[in-house]
Amino acid sequence: MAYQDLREFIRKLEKEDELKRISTEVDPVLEITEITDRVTKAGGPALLFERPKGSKMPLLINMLGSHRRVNLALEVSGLSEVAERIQSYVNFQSPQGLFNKLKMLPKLAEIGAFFPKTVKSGPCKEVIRKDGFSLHEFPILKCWPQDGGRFITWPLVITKNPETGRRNVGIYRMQVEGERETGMHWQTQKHGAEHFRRARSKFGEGKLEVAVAIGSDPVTCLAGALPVPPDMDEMMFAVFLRREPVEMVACETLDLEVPANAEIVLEGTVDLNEFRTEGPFGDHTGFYSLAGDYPVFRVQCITQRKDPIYLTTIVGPPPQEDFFIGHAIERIFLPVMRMQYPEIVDISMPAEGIFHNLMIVAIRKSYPGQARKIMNAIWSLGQAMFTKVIVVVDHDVDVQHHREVVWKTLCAIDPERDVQFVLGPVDTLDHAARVQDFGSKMGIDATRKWPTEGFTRPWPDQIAMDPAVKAHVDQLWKTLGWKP
Ligand SMILES: Cc1cc2nc3c(=O)[nH]c(=O)nc-3n(C[C@H](O)[C@H](O)[C@H](O)COP(=O)(O)O)c2cc1C
Ligand SMILES: [Mn+2]
Repeated sequence: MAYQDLREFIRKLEKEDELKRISTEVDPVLEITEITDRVTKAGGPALLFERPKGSKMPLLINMLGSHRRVNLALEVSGLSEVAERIQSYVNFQSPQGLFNKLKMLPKLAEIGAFFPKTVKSGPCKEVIRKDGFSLHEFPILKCWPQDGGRFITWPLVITKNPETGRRNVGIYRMQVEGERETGMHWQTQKHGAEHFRRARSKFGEGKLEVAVAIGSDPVTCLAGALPVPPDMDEMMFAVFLRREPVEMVACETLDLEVPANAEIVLEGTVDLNEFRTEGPFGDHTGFYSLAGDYPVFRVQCITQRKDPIYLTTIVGPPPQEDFFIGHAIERIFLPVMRMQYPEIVDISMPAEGIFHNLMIVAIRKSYPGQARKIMNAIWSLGQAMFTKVIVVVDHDVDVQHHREVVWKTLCAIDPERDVQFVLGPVDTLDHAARVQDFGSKMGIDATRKWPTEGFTRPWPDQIAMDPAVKAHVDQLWKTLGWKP
């Protein structure tokens, strides 16, 4: 059974010794960040701040800040289980023969069950307020000293494509300005920003409806970060991952639906012609992202539980909670990448590369130039387009061992020959790019070079001891009287 809501997951974390309650009053301005940063970096538990200063409600942070808690959230013992499940759908082909067709029936039923379910009401409707509310009631963090203000950091921002009517859910931070307004930091290549642009070109003026859910069952919360294609509902993926429908309920004032189990829902609009300075914000690059112009979200109604728990997270110098979220996404989407590019053996995005700065890819090379083909493929693959540096290595390099990658990559390259630069879209947060959102990317072909690629010198074997000698020395060792 999937977790029904955030609090059920909190109970599970507590049972598994993965949650610490903090009853001391702590300030959401900087202090909660400092505590969380230390705890995440030490591999510590999720934190439930019971008395955030200036607010009556508790605050949960670091919920998915370890591999183990991500596994608990997904109810697996390892991410390979999720990858295998996805793989089984990727391999799903029209089976031959009646018996095989029948065997597929349960799988088809499972596919049919991937849709979110609409319900009439839910816990997020326990308290409904169309006036007399303020965002200052919530323990919203100011994360780092130079931040432009307080930021809602884990909102599920829900919009509809004004042309297709399809839903999108994305996590885009929201800077609080006054009691009922926030910024809406959807970066230009993200689907929320696209909905905003489509609405602008269709209507010219007016407003785009936006619903924001804060705190839900952990998989639904995670789903907001999934890089699924445009017009594919993240909630369907949440259902797939939960193996149980997500219950959605209609908003009070908008033609949108939100997860019924949410702790807090903000209903409002974004004016199609209003922009305001947003930021700076201490970002997951470990640097402040610069202030920029973003749309303004106006809250018109808040629905919530009677005793809501405010879910948040921080980003900053890596590793932070988002590294564990990103790692889960990397593992979940690897089978999907391999469906299109079966030569990919494995990939790795080290924490220090903060996702879009470094991807290491191992391929089974079977024709000349294939490493460069894979680079170009990745630069055209959804949000992987942002990857600033791609290193392609042969299949026998273990990309999960970064020392091995550094060693073998540096041995394998003739830099002038093996480095390739391209121009294209880059991550909005890349402060080194020549202009925001556009810049260069680098691919390093660290595979063995072949004669058919113009390399005519012999390529040496990697050193490895003779197995018989190793076995003999293993025996000998016992007589040496010390541990190696
Ligand atoms: C904690 C957290 C905060 C994030 N903040 C932002 C943000 O402020 N702006 C943004 O564009 N993406 C942000 N992201 C990344 C997006 O959620 C992610 O790219 C997602 O795939 C976007 O959804 P979309 O593809 O439907 O646009 C954040 C992700 C996480 C996990
Ligand atoms: Mn999307």
